[in-house]
Order: sequence, then structure tokens, then C-alpha cells
Amino acid sequence: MDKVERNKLYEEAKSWVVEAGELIRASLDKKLQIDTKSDANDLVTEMDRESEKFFVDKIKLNHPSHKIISEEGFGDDLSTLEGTVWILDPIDGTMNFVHQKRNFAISLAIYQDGVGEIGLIYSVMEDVLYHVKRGEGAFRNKTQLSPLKDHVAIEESILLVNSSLCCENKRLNHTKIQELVKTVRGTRSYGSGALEFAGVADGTLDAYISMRLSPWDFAAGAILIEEVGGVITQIDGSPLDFFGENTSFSGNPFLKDEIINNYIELK
Ligand code: 2AM
Ligand code: CA
Repeated sequence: MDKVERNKLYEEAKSWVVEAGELIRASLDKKLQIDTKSDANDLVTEMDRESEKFFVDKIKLNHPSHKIISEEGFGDDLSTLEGTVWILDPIDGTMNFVHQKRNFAISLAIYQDGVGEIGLIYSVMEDVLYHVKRGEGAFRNKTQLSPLKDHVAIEESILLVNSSLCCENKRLNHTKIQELVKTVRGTRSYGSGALEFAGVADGTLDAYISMRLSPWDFAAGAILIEEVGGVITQIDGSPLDFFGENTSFSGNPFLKDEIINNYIELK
């Protein structure tokens, strides 16, 4: 993808993200219909669907040849990342959206033949936009993010662990995780994968472990993290799978082997 085309897509994507953010903020005054998906805690509202539809209509109208991977079913059913693929989570952190009315984000990425070119994570209520064009720096609003520190002592690190540390056939060894939690300086859990990845990219989190993420949760975050020299893989170190559910480790590369080798054990 050449730079002129990429800049154009970036400006367009950014304006749609800001517009969708306005629609979502306006919806907070309304009574929303709330449904569940894979389980009782996997929530979806009419606003998740409306926000997704807003993006899908814009993308299809302006770029009929582009493809879309998205959470709520208005995108395409893809089995490859060939061509230009938009990867969208219209509201990441729906439980926060419903219960807290804050701490949720829109996550939008554009991949070209499998390479992440543009990533946008918009923290809707804070009005903070994380954005990246691969190779041109990662930003939090107008401030460029620094490269991640080249050394972090595990005892001085902040670890984010997702509250669901188990999922069906994949369970972490909780004793090992307890040891890890005791070893690090502090733990956090935000409830929005996209904002958690943004936290890794801006250095407020040193490592993040999650057991159940889909491509729309990590597609933009992965570009941000890699831009500042961070790593993002599955928790056994294998590459992320854009066509299934993923475990994930992301963070400072210095901590990756230390955490994966000493504290991650799947039962
Ligand atoms: P979502 O809000 O878009 O569903 C919450 O811990 C984080 O995990 C959110 O980013 C949430 O995304 C994501 N997540 C992925 N799969 C989930 C599931 N089955 N149930 C709840 N949250 C899920
Ligand atoms: Ca979502």
C-alpha cells in the first residue's frame, strides 16, 4: 500500500471512528436493549450492532473491493487476509459500556495482505485516540509514544491479567499465576482488550495476559505494540490466529521469556 493511499485511508478511518464515538456517547442517555452471546457475561447491545453497521456501510460504499472482519456479523466471512482487510470491534468492553458507561473503545485496523498498516483505538468517553501508521510512529492523541523500556525488572512491573483466566479446554495453572501476581509490583484489569493493548503500547502496563481474544480485539493493538518495540503472541509464543480465538501475551520483549517460561502452564 503506498503512502498516499494509506494516508487517505487513515484520515477516512479516523473521521469515521470519531463520528461513531459521537453516536455511542449520544446513546448513553437512551435505554439500551442488552442481549447475551456465547455466555451470560458475553454482552451485546443494539449500539454494538449500530456502530458496526455504521462502519460497514461506510467501508462498503467507499471501498467495495475491501473486506471486513468484525464482531457482530455485518462483515465478511473470510479465511485469508489477502487484499485490504478492515478489522473492527465497534465497542470493545461492552460490559463496561453497559455497567460503567466508560472504559470502552472502538478498535479499527486496516491490514494489507496480512500486514497491519493502520491501527486506531478510540477511548470513547475519554476522547483519547491511539493511532498508528506502521513505521511512522504510534501516538496517543498528538503525543508520540516512546519505544518501550529496554529493561524492566519483573519485580517492578505492572501486569494486566484478564479476569477470565480459564476458557473451556484452556486453563492456566492458577498456582503459577498466583506466584506471578505476588512477584510483580501490581496487577490491573481494565475489561477492554483494546485499551489493555493500548496500555501496553504506552508503557503504563509492562505485560498483559489474556485467554480469550478474537482478531477484532487485538488487530489494532498489535500494530500499536509492534510499533513501539513490544511483542504480542499467543501465550505459548506462537503467532496470533486471525481466524479463531486466541490466548495472548503482550508486553515488553524483555519480560516475555521470563513470564512464559516460568509462570505460564496450561492444564
Ligand atoms: P468485547 O467487549 O468486545 O466482547 C473483556 O475481558 C475483554 O475480552 C473485552 O475486550 C471483550 O471484548 C473480550 N472478550 C472476548 N471474548 C469474550 C467473551 N466470550 N466474553 C466476554 N468478553 C470477551
Ligand atoms: Ca465488541
